[in-house]
Amino acid sequence: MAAPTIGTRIVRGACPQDCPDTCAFLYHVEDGKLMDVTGDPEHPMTRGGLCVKLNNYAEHHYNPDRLLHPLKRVGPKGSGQYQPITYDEALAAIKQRWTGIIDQYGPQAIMNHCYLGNQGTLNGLTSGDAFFNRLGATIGEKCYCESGSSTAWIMTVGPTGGLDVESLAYAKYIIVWGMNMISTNLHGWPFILEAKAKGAKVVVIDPVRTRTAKGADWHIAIRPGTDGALALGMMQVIIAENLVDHDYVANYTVGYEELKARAAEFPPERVAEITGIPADDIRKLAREYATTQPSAIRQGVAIERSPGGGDAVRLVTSLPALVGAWRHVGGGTVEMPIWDFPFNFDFIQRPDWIRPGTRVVNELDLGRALTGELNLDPPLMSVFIHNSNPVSQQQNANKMIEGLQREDLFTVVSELFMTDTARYADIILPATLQAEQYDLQVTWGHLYVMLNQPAIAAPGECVPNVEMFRRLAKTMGFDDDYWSFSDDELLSRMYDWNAPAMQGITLEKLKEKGWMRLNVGLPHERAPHAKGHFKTPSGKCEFKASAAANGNFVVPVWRNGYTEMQSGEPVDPIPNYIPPVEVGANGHMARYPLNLVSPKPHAFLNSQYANEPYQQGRQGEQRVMIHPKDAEARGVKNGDYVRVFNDRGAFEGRAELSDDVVEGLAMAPLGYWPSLTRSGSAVNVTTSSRHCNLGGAGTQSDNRVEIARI
Ligand SMILES: Nc1nc2c(c(=O)[nH]1)N[C@H]1C(S)=C(S)[C@@H](COP(=O)(O)OP(=O)(O)OC[C@H]3O[C@@H](n4cnc5c(=O)[nH]c(N)nc54)[C@H](O)[C@@H]3O)O[C@H]1N2
Ligand SMILES: Nc1nc2c(c(=O)[nH]1)N[C@H]1C(S)=C(S)[C@@H](COP(=O)(O)OP(=O)(O)OC[C@H]3O[C@@H](n4cnc5c(=O)[nH]c(N)nc54)[C@H](O)[C@@H]3O)O[C@H]1N2
Ligand SMILES: [Mo]
Repeated sequence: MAAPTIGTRIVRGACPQDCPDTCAFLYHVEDGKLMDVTGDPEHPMTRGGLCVKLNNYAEHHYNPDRLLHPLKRVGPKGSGQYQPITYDEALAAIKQRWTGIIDQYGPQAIMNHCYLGNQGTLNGLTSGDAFFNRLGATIGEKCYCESGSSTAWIMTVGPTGGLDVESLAYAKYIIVWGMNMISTNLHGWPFILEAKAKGAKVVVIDPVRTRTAKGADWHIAIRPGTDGALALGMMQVIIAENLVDHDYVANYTVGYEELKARAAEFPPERVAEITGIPADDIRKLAREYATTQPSAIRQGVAIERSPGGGDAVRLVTSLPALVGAWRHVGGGTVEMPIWDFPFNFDFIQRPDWIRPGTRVVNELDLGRALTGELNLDPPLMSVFIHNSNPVSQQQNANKMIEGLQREDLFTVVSELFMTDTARYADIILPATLQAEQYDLQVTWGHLYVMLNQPAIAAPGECVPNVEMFRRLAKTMGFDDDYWSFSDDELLSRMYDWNAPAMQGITLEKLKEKGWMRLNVGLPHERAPHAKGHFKTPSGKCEFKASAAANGNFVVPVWRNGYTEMQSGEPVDPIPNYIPPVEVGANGHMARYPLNLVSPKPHAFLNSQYANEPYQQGRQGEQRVMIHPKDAEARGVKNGDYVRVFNDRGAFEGRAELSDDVVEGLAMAPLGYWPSLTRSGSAVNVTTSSRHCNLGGAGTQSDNRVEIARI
């Protein structure tokens, strides 16, 4: 970090990105200009360093391609031809179209599509909910990520933060399961290195030998979508070899006998066939995990990205109770600790404004909804997209594009840049970047409350999402107090500031300090479930889930506060292995022989920064990793351009021959802007619309493709 020069003002902020690290920022400002953004050296997780994505974040604010004024489409949808209009003109145009649509079809013909481009409480995931609930729009379920895992987690252990990532330093055996931490949770990795230095063993379960796998002691290459079988196989060994913590199980769990019966169906030899992991490795993993305490599991989101992903997360989440790992500091598991934060989501989302009988559409089904496949009545006639870039990020992207091309559809996009999604908008509204806005960040990888304070003025006519919705509300004639609350008034109600976890934490103190740790125990002493205290209906770890009686549900945060309609297909009270549909020898689409996984890019944050030269340089062109034998069979050499395709679509990339993937597996990182690639398309044109068995999540890892040399 450069020494501050005279005249440099430091403003405390927090990283806006959808990432478990939520770093503490220091904005360096001179004469109203943002000179640099650095990591706060005092923050226990940030430790003074930002990641490759954010370490030239100041310049990102001055990217000449930023959208600075509202735009109106003047060419065909997708062409990117626009002309500037004033904000008032944009608001008037939106009101006019929406009023017409509401008169003809009712407000449910309008839908919001929002994800986590920004992770604030004012400007993030839930920023449009109050407005669209007030409008009476179709509810968009936001199931891009963690909705399956969180449903599974809550079914099993309840809404608990679980293991603190910082406590990993005290573990003796660490399994990083379906997570590429060095790319995606970089600031959590030092705690693992600390444990490793003290002799802990680190295991990575991932189909790909990732950077993280290379930094571990043992990489277990699992076939995508078979994690549930592996967990059941581990349980079978743990139970058969009597490595169970019977005292813990008797006191703090329910459903052991039923789980035992289920696990008995999964001896290591059967699990080896399903997962591709040798039976002896499964035995060894189970024994070591059970007997090396404290043992910890860091769960990644990738476990959910398969048809059986929800039950897989329930099974993985059940493991620590079986072996009593929760007894110890550093033992247990973490999905995401967000549940320890006492958010006041009812205030943020205003579910009380939802009109009875309002329909719910999973955002991941937007393409199918727009093209008529879902037979919606009334049809969707308008979509409002902010904080998300579905043309790049959403599975079955060609279906999405087909829908967005509809001439009779009125699309509004709020964006920072002219993304591939923005190109389909009728009206574009310009948004602010983090140094220009005020917010309390949501964090999902550590236990600190983080405040972001504005450091510089917003350029042009850019406004934060919260202000955009205030203006839209006023334009639509909403006269509730809610729309005149200042940011501070809103923030003062975003949390239950009187909750025990928030004791001693105030907005005033946060303005001074930037961040404060929740009162939920310090990393070296925290063992939240040493004596049970699970947040399930029974207060125990539910191997047999009482919440299964609700059917397949989506956690209210992702469902926009709406809980009434939470029934769905029945859910087995005892989690099971649900096989992938496409992956595997006889899967659907068997004529496409390769399983493609499309994980997070190292140098982009989903699709953000994929338009920045520095990150493009670090990330390189779209690559497609395949095993040398699969390459040879197709006449593909290292560095050749290849076409990756299936029935759903095709994209191109450069072949990277490597035995970091096994035969039959291919890997292509996510995040490229289709318009910036040679084929005009990216990985999500190949992924399917299918959902994971819980929480409406996607199944991006269950994807069969063929690869050919160009
Ligand atoms: N650099 C960077 N960091 C990020 C992001 C980013 O885009 N770039 N995105 C952020 C977001 S939104 C999220 S949700 C997190 C997610 O971060 P992670 O939880 O790490 O998730 P993924 O990158 O989807 O996948 C992680 C690993 O899972 C493997 N995998 C794929 N399918 C399976 C499977 O079926 N089973 C198992 N065991 N492993 C599988 C992949 O090969 C990959 O190496 O990262 C955040 N951090
Ligand atoms: N194949 C495949 N697909 C995946 C995944 C995968 O692993 N594989 N991962 C999935 C996961 S985990 C996730 S979380 C999703 C992420 O999907 P998205 O949330 O859609 O991801 P981003 O690319 O971050 O897009 C966010 C957009 O919001 C814009 N934005 C940022 N801040 C603001 C703001 O303050 N206001 C407004 N109005 N706009 C803003 C950005 O410019 C960006 O274009 O992708 C999912 N898609
Ligand atoms: Mo995500």
